[in-house]
Amino acid sequence: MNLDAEKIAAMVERDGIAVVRDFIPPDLLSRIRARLDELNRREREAGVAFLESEGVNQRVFNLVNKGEVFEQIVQHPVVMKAVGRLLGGDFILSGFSSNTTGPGGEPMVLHSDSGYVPPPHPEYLLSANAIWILDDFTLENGGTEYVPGSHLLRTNPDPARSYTCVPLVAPAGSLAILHGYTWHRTGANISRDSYRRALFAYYVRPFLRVQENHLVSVRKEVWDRASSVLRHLLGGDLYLNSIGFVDGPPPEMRKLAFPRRKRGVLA
Ligand SMILES: O=C(O)CCC(=O)C(=O)O
Repeated sequence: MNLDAEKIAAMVERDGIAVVRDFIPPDLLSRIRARLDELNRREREAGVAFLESEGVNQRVFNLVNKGEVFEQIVQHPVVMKAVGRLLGGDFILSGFSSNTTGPGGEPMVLHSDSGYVPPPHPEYLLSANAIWILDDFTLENGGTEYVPGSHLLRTNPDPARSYTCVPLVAPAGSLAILHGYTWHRTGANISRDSYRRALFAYYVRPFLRVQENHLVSVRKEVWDRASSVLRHLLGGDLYLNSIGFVDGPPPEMRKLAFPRRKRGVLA
C-alpha cells in the first residue's frame, strides 16, 4: 500500500488493521533497532527490565523519554494523519513501548486496546495503535495475532472461549495500524533462535486517561525541545478549555473555561 493516510485509515476501519510495507527507511530502521537494543540491554543490566515468559520477552516503556529517534517517529506525519482520521481529528499518546519476543515466548492474553472501557464501546473509535515492525513477523517468532472482524463487535473477547486468530506476517520495515477495538495478542515465539522486535505507539481520544503519565515521567529536556505536535501528544495542551488545568485554567482562558449563563460564575 502507498502512503495515502486516508486510504490507510479507511482500510483500518474496514478490516480492523492496515499494513504498509517499506514504511521505515533502512537508515531509520537501523537507528531504531540500535537504540532499542541498547535500552533492552541497559534495563536488564540495571535490574529494572520488564520481563515476561521467564525473561525471554522484554518490554521497554515510555520510549518518548528514552531516545530522540522515538520522539521523532511517534509524531510521524503519515501516522498523525491516519490516526487523526480514525480518532476524530484530535488525539494524544497513551503510551509508546516496545515488545521484544524471544524463543519460548508465550502468547499474550487476547484483548483490545480499548478493553478498559465498559462495553459496548462507542460507535466512534477511541484508540488506535501504530505498530513499528523492526524484524520480520513470521509464523514462528511471535508476530502479533488478531481476530478478523472483531473490531466491529465493540466489545471484549470472552476469556472462556477460544477464537481463531490470524497471524500478522509482514517484513521488517513495515508499519501496521491496528483499530482500537480489534482483538489481538502477542503470538507464541516457537522459533529456535528468532527474536521479534516491535514498537507500539498507542494513541487515544484526548479525554481518556492515558497509560503512561507523561506529565510526570517525561524529562524536562524532552518537553523543552518538543515540537507543538509532540507537546500535544504528551498531554501538554488543554482539551476544550476544560481538561488539563494547572491550578485552574491559565489566565488567558479564564473567561472561556466554563460554559456560562449570562451571569455565570466567572462573568
Ligand atoms: O507484542 C505484540 O505483538 C502485541 C502487544 C500488545 O498487544 C500489547 O502490548 O497490548
